[in-house]
Amino acid sequence: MEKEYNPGSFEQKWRKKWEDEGIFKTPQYSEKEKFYNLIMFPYPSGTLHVGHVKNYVIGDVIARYKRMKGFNVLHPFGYDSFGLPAENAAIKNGNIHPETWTYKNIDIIRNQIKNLGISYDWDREIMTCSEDYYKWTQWLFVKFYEKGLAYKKKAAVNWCPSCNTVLANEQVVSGKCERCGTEVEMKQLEQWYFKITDYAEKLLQGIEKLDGWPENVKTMQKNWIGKSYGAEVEFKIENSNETFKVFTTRPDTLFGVTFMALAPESPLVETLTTKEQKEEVKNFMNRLSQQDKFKRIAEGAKKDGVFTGSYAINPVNGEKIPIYVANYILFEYGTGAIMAVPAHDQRDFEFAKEFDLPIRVVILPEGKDLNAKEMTEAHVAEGIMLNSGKFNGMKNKEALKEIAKWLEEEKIGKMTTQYKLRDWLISRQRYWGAPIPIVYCEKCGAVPVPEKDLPVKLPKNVEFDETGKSPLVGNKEFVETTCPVCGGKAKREVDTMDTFVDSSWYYLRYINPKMTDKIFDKKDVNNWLPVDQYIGGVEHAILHLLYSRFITKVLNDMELIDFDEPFTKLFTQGMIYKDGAKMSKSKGNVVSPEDIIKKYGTDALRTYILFIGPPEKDAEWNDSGIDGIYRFLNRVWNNYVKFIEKIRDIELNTVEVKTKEEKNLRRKLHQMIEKITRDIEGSFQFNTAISGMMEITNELSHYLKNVKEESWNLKLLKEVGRDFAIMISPIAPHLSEELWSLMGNNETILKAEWPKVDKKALEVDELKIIVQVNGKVRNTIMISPDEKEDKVKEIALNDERVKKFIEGKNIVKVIYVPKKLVSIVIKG
Ligand code: ANZ
Ligand code: ZN
Repeated sequence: MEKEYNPGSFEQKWRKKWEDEGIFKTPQYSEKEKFYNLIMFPYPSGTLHVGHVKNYVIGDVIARYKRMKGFNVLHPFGYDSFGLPAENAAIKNGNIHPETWTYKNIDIIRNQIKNLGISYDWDREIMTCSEDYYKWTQWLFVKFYEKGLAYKKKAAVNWCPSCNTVLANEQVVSGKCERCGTEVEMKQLEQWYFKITDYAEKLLQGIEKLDGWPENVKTMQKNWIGKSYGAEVEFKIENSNETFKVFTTRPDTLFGVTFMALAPESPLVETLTTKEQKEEVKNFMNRLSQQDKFKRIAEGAKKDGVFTGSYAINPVNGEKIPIYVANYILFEYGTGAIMAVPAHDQRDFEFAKEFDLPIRVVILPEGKDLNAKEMTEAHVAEGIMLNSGKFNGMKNKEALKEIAKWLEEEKIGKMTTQYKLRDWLISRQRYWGAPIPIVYCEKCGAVPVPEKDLPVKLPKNVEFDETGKSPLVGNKEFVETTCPVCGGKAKREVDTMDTFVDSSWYYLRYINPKMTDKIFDKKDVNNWLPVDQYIGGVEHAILHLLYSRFITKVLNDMELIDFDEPFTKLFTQGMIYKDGAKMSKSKGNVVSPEDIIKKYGTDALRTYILFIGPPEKDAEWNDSGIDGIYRFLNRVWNNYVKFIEKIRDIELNTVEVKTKEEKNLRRKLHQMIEKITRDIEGSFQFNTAISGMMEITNELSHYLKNVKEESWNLKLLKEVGRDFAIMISPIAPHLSEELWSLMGNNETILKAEWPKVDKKALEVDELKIIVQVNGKVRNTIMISPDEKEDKVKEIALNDERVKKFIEGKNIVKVIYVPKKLVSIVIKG
């Protein structure tokens, strides 16, 4: 054994051995219980930095740990490899094809990952941009189309003028493109959608079952789905037979309506605008086009709007109410029109103040009065009904029910449920994605490409420009085709699918990554899924997880799978910062794994990434931190150097401990087995698990130093040597393999079993008890753990040092806190 810890001399060797022996290949079926351990796969946009790596290291610890706990662990890897950056790089560099760029990056990442010693089953590697993968993404689209879950409609979409593409609402962050930060514009386009709204309720209900998910993620999903219960109320238009509906969660405020408001995008704006108001409405629309869509609806945003010239009739009292267009009304929510109650809704209040509209109080806070003229904000809380005809005097909550009932009886309205969730816009006017498998025939209209003709291959030969049209438009060979139904002339759809479609089903493909005749095998998939542990960034808390859950539910309804939630447990890790900022090339604060590995080895890198803090929190990379970890691994090595030769041939049956040193060492080992197991399995607290390993190391160093070599209990050292190596192996797998083989084992440590706690080892012969006199610690005494209270007090009072403080004094009280402390109170 080398005297010094020199990871460079053995890490590579072990990785090669694991690979050569196919150690991490997962049998499809096994007598062992399955454990599907999944990390969110990366987008191959370049080299990985240590921040990216955290996800994979955490996943690897769990995979290695679970194998030692006797599970058949599936731990696969792949690449979310379609997407914009590849195309943008192609446009920028002119001569590099997105495919070339992508595969080059994949090679780099694969190599990086391999150097980290992550235990993936590489036979199951997938890439969403490969034909044998996107064939099935297209197949899914066709299935969705057949079920009426994929449809096309013209709609105002979010358009990023810099990326030249449509963005889903979710990809717009406070009015800006999530990727490039450019202000997003509105554009009218024919687009493909997935009907996720059909699943709003199922997606909401399903959250209740997700006990293994963080609460914050569940809340974000709930808010995104945004369920509200309220009334749809029909309003007649004055001097017209037309009516329109509004959605309100507060029918109890119907008597307080003083104006109506339409979303600017609503087709009603055109029908209701009178001749006299045309000019003003046009001016407003021009003003509006300067306003950011997301800012204008945000809380507190400046209210703007215009009168249409038309009036509605309030069904409860026949009053004439002016109809406005207002910038804070969303077209996509409810009915795109509202009844405004400035006295009780803050946004309506602000609008009324801005346009000098009446404010009518219909709910009074109990025991108080409200003067509309003096109000500075809306009264949104509960209270007693006022100015509301026969409902006066009721509590507003009751009135809400009564008015709802009355509306239904009069056929003016009905209670309904609304969701904020919108359909999923999946068309992208870009090249590097899965082509949408639809052809447009002059006779038959839109026709899905039959399964036998899939995949619709992405042609290699395309021109990239920045016109914003799909680059596929220019490729005649691709566009011009024949209709699968009638054989006549047809044109292909030129849009490609949002990459979120690719990543919403990849966890299913890992089960049968090479299957050519089916997307997956039902029996195999039902055997492996749901995923037992999913690990990834919290930035995917809404979209990716929601889409994956949606796809799973649809496949379940199609009876292609038996489960209806894809991920049983979810862990979201925090990011690693450097110099107070996210790592990025442009900031020049990137720490590359290769540099660290060269200097300290892979195990030190892995251990430090895990030691840096609680894994769910963001943490700051610190160069002296990795130094400290390297020193710890050195101490581990140096301990083994001292005894490894001696224990090689020792048989381990029962370990007997006699001396105090032996007992302490064995107790520490078993205490830490208990703690480390709990930290890894129960709470993902790898940082404290590593602290536990440091404690064992310290105790072991102490033993080796303070007990003469000829008196070493070799069975005990063998036990410690074995259990410690096993416990550190998920974290520092190379070091543990090396130690394991130096201890004389022929088989890999990966096949070893996780140690069990020996409760007997935890017992203590003696307890340390603190003795206080008037609150000050004066000494400690040793007692046997089951000593009676009286006896403990007696020992404390007779202790030589304690005596000095109490002699000649009046002892008022002696209190014993079991196993901890004796407190003596004196006077005089
Ligand atoms: C009258 C009213 C009186 C309202 C009141 C609230 C308080 P949630 O809970 O988010 O579903 N609303 C309806 N559709 C809208 C749209 N497309 N754009 C903007 N606002 C809209 O909110 C429902 C409430 O938001 C509805 O109830 C409506 O205002 C408004 F004292 O109606 B309410
Ligand atoms: Zn046809």
